[in-house]
Amino acid sequence: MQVTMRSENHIGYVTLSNPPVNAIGQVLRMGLLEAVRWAERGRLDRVIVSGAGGVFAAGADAKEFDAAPQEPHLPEVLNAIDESFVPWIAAIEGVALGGGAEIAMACRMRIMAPGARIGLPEVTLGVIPGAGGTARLPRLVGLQKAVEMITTGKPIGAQEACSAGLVHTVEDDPIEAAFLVNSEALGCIVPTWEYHAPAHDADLFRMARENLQAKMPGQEAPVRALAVIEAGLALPFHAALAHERQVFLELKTGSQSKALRHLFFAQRAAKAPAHLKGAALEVQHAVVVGGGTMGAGIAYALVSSGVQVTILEADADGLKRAEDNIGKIIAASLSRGMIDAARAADLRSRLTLSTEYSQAATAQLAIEAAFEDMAVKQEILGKLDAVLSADAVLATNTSYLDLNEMAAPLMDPTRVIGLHFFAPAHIMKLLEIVQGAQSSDRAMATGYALAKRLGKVPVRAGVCDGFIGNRILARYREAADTVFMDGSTPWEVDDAMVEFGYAMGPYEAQDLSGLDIAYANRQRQAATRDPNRRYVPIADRMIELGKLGRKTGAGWYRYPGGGGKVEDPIVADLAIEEAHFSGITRTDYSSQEIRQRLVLAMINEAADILDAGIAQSAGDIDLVTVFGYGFPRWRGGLMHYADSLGVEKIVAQLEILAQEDTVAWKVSPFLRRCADAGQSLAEARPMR
Ligand code: T1G
Repeated sequence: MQVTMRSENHIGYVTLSNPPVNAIGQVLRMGLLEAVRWAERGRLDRVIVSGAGGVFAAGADAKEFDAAPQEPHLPEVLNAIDESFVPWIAAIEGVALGGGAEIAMACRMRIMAPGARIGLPEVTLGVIPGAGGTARLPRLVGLQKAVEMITTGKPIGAQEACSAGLVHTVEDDPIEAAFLVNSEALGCIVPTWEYHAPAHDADLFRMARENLQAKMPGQEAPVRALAVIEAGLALPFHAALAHERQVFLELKTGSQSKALRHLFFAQRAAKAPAHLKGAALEVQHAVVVGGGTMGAGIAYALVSSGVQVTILEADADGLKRAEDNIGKIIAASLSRGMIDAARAADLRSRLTLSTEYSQAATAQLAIEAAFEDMAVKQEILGKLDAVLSADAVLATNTSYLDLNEMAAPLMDPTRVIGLHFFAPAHIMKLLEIVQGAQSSDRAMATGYALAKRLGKVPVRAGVCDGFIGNRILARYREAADTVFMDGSTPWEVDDAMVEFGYAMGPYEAQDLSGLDIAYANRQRQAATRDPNRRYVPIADRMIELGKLGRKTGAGWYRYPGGGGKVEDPIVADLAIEEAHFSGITRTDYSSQEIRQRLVLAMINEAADILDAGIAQSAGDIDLVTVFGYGFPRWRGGLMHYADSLGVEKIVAQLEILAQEDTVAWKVSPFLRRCADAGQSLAEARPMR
């Protein structure tokens, strides 16, 4: 039974019970509607509705979204609650999200536990509230708050919900408190639908539209939600609900919602494979070697999750640098109000800085985060291997290097994995867990358990140069440099990718991370580079000119006075010069052509990665591209987007490009096989 009902002294207790999060599917809706009838038949004094398992309800069951909606529909069920002569009180613990919050808003009264959260995150799934949220919330909290909550999808805490007027009171035991509510007082509260809609505010809506355009370009649901809230103000309540429902149903079948739901479930599926269950080492003490930007970020993420951390550095200068980097992160977190002084002190108390490797003897995990050089990393891993206890796990934060080569000289290479964090390591959600040829289940399981503890999205990657993400990035950049040299400019390329949905294009992004990192990689790869593959020398020229990016005041763009980016004609001329020397006739690429080439280049490379077993599934590649490289979330990730284009069409387009360059645009055999078999990338499995 997903809805249980019992009554005591004329009070009805209705419990939502569909573990793990009481998702509201057809069965639960039917149970709720039956509960309304049951309460009315019993002429109960009130109904107290709560959720089992410490959760009120996480919203409509998103697994039902691909199917045609089944009766009873949630709006009707909630109208029955709202219009019933038996008042309902929502006793909220855990989360009340989406349809869960809409159930609560249809109740006469809402009581929240102190740690509970309430919100309408529908836009994060590419839809809008579909059961009265866009009409009831403005009636309860006013226009400003409702617009903010619905267009951002961000839930709020109990105190904020109470001061906003969304809930009546915050109580440790909401069910008990609901029981104690004075019947007369309860009788005086009018049903939510009878509340007056707030007055229209043209300026508020204009500013909200501008804000969405600036902050969420390309995302449909927030803009539609805003329009539905606005339209609803001028309509009678039930007409507003009908309009809301129509837009909800339209968006539910749209590509953006499909993409966002795909990511939602892919993220939840990104867990330790079943065979690793129970093998993880519990990490109480971790060592991070290298207190640079990455090392400090990793250390901060670890202490924030309760781990004791020792940062090891080579010397006093290194210790000072580590201290400064950690200090910067803590100061930034304090200034943003993410932590308070007590928490900052607690985090610092878990951190030790030292040059003594003997300190690693009590650690369950050691992460090497030093300079991207094989010899440096092998030396560090060797030192750690010598002092760590036998069952401790040894990890490297390398972004590109061969894990097997790195582990080979060690006494126990089976305990080595890659834990590839993304900068800033305490913020970016993605964690590539790199499995070496000898990595043990215990080491891999420890990596996954750590990812869960740090709130990261774990993706297993095999060993190749750049693993999943950086290998795709290298191809993306190569395609960008080729388009730049053959007829475009960095800013045209960036604009084209921002139009596609990236927050920034490849050139502005590289100016942030520094052109020298990619240069060091090209130098490292020079000896093994395919001599038949075209090499675009522009980025090397930039290094020669000292244009390393923002950190040198100029890269692909200039940053006068450390301010915003300015297009640099000198950079554009570099391509004209290089093209001239190489006898290339430059072409005027449209934004569409630029986008197509860069995205096809990534898809083709990703298909090879999947075929080689470096990535386990297309869904994993979607997680990497979205959570690590800024691929537009509402496109569902690289491979989901590729499937929306169609593999056959992609192969046909790649074959045209291959006429220009048979090496760079060699069509991935994996793509051909999928096209021949009429299979999507999501369905297809590598032939290994
Ligand atoms: N539908 C179906 N399954 C869901 C679900 C949902 N709404 N929410 C969670 N799950 C599953 C999830 O896939 C996982 O399954 C398990 O529950 C635990 O989730 C009409 C249209 C609630 C904060 O957007 O934000 O209501 O992997 O691993 O970290 O207006 O889940 O174990 O098989 O995430 O503790 C709006 C989505 C829906 C909230 C819990 N609601 N969920 O986080 O656990 S649209 C949402 C969450 C809507 C109405 C509209 C989180 C959580 P499995 P988990 P968690």
